[in-house]
Amino acid sequence: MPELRFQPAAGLRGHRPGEPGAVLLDLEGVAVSVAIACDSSVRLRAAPSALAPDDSEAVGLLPWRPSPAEPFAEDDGRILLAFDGPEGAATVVIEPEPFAVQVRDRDGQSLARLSGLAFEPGGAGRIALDAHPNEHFFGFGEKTGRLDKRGSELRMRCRDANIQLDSDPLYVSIPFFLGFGHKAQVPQARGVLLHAIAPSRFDVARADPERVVMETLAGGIDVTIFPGPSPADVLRRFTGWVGRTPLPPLWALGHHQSRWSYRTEREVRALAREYRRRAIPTDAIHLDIDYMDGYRVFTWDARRFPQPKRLLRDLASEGFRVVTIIDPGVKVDPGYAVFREGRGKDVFCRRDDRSLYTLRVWPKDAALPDFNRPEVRQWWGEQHEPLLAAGVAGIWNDMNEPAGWDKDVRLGRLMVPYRFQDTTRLRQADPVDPTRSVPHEHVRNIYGQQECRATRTWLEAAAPDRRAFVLSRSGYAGIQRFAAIWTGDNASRWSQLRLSLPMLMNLSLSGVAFCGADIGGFAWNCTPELYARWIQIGALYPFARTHSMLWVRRQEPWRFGRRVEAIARRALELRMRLLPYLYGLFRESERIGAPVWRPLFYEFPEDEQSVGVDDEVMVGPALLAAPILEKGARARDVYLPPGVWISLDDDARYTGPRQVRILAPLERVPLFVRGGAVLPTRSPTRHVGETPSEPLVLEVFPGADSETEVVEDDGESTDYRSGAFARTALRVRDRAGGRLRLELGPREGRFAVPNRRVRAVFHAALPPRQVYLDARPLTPGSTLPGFSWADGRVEVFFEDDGHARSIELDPAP
Ligand code: MIG
Repeated sequence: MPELRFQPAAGLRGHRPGEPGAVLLDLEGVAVSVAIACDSSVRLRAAPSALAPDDSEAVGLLPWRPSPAEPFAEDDGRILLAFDGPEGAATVVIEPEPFAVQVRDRDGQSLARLSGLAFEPGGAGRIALDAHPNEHFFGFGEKTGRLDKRGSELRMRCRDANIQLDSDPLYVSIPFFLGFGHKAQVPQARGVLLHAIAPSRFDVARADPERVVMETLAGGIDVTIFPGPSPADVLRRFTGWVGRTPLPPLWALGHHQSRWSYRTEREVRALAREYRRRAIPTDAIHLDIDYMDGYRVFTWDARRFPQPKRLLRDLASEGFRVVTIIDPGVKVDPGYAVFREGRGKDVFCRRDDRSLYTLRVWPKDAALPDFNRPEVRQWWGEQHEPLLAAGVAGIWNDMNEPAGWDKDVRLGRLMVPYRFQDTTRLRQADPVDPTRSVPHEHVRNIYGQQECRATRTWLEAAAPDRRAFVLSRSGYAGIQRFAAIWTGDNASRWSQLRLSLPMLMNLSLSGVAFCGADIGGFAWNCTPELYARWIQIGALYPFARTHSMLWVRRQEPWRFGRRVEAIARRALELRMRLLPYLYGLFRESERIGAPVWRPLFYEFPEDEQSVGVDDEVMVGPALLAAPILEKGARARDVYLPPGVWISLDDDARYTGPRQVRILAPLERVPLFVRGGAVLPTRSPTRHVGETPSEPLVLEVFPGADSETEVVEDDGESTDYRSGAFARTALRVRDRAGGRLRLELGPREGRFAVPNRRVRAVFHAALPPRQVYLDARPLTPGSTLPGFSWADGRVEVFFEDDGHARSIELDPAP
């Protein structure tokens, strides 16, 4: 953004009630509305002269839920707005001169103070938020750098910029952050969304350590404060408005294999065969741009993919789903039906002189659909019909920032971009009133999101009984409603492996639960050791896909030798085993907006030492991963937060908080389970469609009490939304009368689970004096029911018929 000259808004002149839950303020030439939502989030909108209509639903957010708060004035000239409801309470105090807005919680504690509202004649706006000296800042979508963004300047303007360690901005723009810190030892979290679909900029307590300054290029100021007190509370409220990650189909939680490109049907078949022959779990194959006929979207190259339907059917019978890439740029080619029809229906963006806007991309000149118009979204969706009919299981939306360039030079087969696209004259429909046009730059940050919205909405309408899978490179706040995100073009470098941790944790804290980085790195050649270390943690990314670029060394696990192949198999088998646990995390994400990948402080907000840790991650509440991120390293220091921790592969027990040195030969990735946790697991299979020999194994790690649940359904259809979903509550009572007890609640919900043999594994256990099932002593042996003890583990086998069960170990470990 250019340097701007802001005029501070003048003092308060008058006020009146606005929409429900809102007060309208007059600041002499600046209109302001302040509103409290029924979840106690507080939103301030401001613009010179008059407020534009709220665009949030038009750009794909959920409806704002107003509270019934009514404004009233106090004697000293301040205006108050207060609401206290079951989902939260907030009081807003509006100070007249200088104008400032203070948000307080139920106890009168200050949650936020907004001040410094200013506008610039060109339409840019600015506002500042107080920053507590101990406050750290997370989120901001897809960002490089450290986990804590205090002291940085960050920009939001979606663009195609491969990931350098300091590139900013990148493909995704989520102008949301989570402030978190301890005030007198008490943890306090709050969230802030600067809802701006135009480019924006954040000074994160950099120029002034006590202020976060937010600027947006156009569209006025629209900022919302989401109260805590915990990070989880903030995420629940934020995603309650911008939307949550719909439960993915189970196969999408398996491993995906991609490459630019698997160029022919033969190559794809050979790839699938190798995966199965080598028994390396994988569920999806991605087809990059070369499956198309001359990069024409929604077509197949007739020579290289002569019979896509048959290919996809054969792959499906081997348990592979196929995801095809789709770029938004439609080749300018009158002989190409999609372009012809699109032009006939006037779906493409134009310049300010009404001429067709084109940019250079893979198909040479391409036109961009204007996804801000509902009928264009519908039209775009319909173009997917042939792909769906061929059996394509998911859509990968690339280049949707939108990316392209002005000119290119040819190097053999490849076009090398040469000058970046000039968008100054590009126009798009106003999402609120699509009959009007606005500069593309004013709505740029939702281009990719609107495309994904079109794609997903249509896929869901066309196959309403099936869960959709859409993967996107670009996105805005709420992208998770429509698509998973991968972090674009990284590189096969140790530094980028390391970077993926804070990057994915911050993306997760920005609402995007289903996210991942290209495993092994996209650009450059990956080495065997780097691939081994990358797949070890990549197998635990919420979205786990190996992908690599044209020209570089092949990046299938077996390309790195037998040892690394075995490491990859083991890592992906672990993901398979953890699927029931992961699935439960995704369900939680859909329900309450909790991320799957969480920084340590999210789970341990009381623990000040957890705040800065960005080379470890919590996968859900129970699993801590401390991957090896350095070349040659065969050990690392691991910080363990307060509580009991049990090492996943040798059951060694630690008590945090402490720092431990963990040995990690190439085969080993340090993983720890929180004491008290039950991990629901299953035996690994080569893909999710294969029936596991053991569909449910409950891995119990003693050390505390806990409550969790196992969720089960068909993993594929949308029937779970109408109740075809089974839930079993699990409780651990660590020291119930000297015993360790695991309780299974009665299975609830309408999904039929056949009776089965379940195994409960108690880790780090003592040789038991007695084991009880439903208070009756069990005899040792693997008959049903029975138990065994070996190597510090007690295994209990029992019949699970959906009734409540309790298992007790005496003595407790
Ligand atoms: O200009 O489709 O980030 O994953 O393989 C490059 C080819 C276009 C960029 C994506 C990458 C993909 C590649 N694409």
